[in-house]
Amino acid sequence: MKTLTKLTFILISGLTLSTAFAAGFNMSTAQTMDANKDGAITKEEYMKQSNDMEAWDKMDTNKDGVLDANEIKAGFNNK
Ligand SMILES: [Ca+2]
Ligand SMILES: [Ca+2]
Repeated sequence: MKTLTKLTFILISGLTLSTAFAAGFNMSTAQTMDANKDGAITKEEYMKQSNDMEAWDKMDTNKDGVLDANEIKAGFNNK
């Protein structure tokens, strides 16, 4: 069950990411990336879903290696 959920999760995120990244991020992208659901996206979590480090650099505005709630709001809100 856990493995299946994880697999579905990866498949769905792969599908959404290919379009989401071209058109910009949205909150469901953010939720997908936040694998441990602590409300922040670490670089590790991000890199499991994307290798677009240009986008990462734009979103991690204070350069601490984590997207906090505010950075997520700012970076993922454009549809
Ligand atoms: Ca997280
Ligand atoms: Ca940050």
